[in-house]
Amino acid sequence: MELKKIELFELWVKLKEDFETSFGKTIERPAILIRVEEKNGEVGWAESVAGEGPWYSYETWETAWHILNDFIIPKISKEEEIDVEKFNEMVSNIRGHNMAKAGLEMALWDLKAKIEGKPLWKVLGGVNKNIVSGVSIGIQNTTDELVKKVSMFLDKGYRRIKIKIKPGYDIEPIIRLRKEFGQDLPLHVDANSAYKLTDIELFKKIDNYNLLMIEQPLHWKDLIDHAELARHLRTPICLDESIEDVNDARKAYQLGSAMIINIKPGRVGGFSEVLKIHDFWYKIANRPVWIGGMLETGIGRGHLVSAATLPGVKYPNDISASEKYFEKDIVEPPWILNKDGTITAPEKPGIGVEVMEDYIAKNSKRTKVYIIKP
Ligand code: OSB
Ligand code: MG
Repeated sequence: MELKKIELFELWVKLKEDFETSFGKTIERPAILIRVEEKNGEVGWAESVAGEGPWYSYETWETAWHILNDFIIPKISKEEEIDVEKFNEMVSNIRGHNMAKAGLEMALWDLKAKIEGKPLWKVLGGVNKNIVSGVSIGIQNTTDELVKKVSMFLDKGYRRIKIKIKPGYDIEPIIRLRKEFGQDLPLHVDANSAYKLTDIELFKKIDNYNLLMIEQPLHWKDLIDHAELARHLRTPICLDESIEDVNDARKAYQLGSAMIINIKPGRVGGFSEVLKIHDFWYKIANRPVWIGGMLETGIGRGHLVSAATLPGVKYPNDISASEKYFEKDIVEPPWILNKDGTITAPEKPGIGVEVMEDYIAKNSKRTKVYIIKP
């Protein structure tokens, strides 16, 4: 495809309620939105998931803007023709900054699908049109509040509950949820790297509560300690932060660090790497994946939904309906949950929803237009 224009928007979105993890609370989050337009006027959109601080990863919205503005866009602008499958190679001289790269890469995938007149999920090789949704529930002030939230989400139809844990808020909420909802509640915990291998006795206790998985318990760079922990537990370990590319997945497999990977397109630099990780972990290692979230707006959510249709996605995803996160989303229609706890991947081209362009243009804190070819 031949690009005519790239635009960046910095939009801050308020969450319905704050989302607390072991690394802090998020109330309002920045979304760097990327709009690409090709020579015939077709448009693609995506979102960079870099956060308000360097907690989940070292990237922030400011570093994503900087890397896009000063390195990625100048590089891409020099290309006559862009083949989205070669995008990663084109920016491979930029070390890291996967969230910045993923923003533009995914906008190009949306554009490619629109040019082909196909839904993005089909272009990616997706097979399951109805994707299964879970919720990720932040750390609550009391376990009573947690129980209320879980009941509310189960009533809506969500098929799995994930709770965030941190030292001092871990075994107690697990015991409480098992007591209230029984052994059959599909439950898992996410520590966002808050523990050390020396906490192994705690994990041996957690091991008795029939969790689907324990997500990213230890340091985000440490595959060896995760492998050691895995040897002492029956509960599968799922890696999130530790897997930034397919090579990390290979290492995790060889070391035995995890049974499951939570794939987030933003964390791994976009869809080309999503597909590589998916194909390695599912087709070669024969292990399951699922799609994680970063509290995306309806734009990023569309990309997540597309990824979740891939055949190796065997657990419910952290892809909830728009109304879980926002009073009002920035796409039409918003993402809704079906009664059976699924979200339906649209048949329209690209991510399959309309982007509220006027709202974004009016409400962005900062915008920038890059004319590639006048
Ligand atoms: O670790 O999965 C995580 C949100 C922000 C940063 C990290 C994580 C999360 C979530 C939210 O768990 C998932 C969602 O978007 O619903
Ligand atoms: Mg996680």
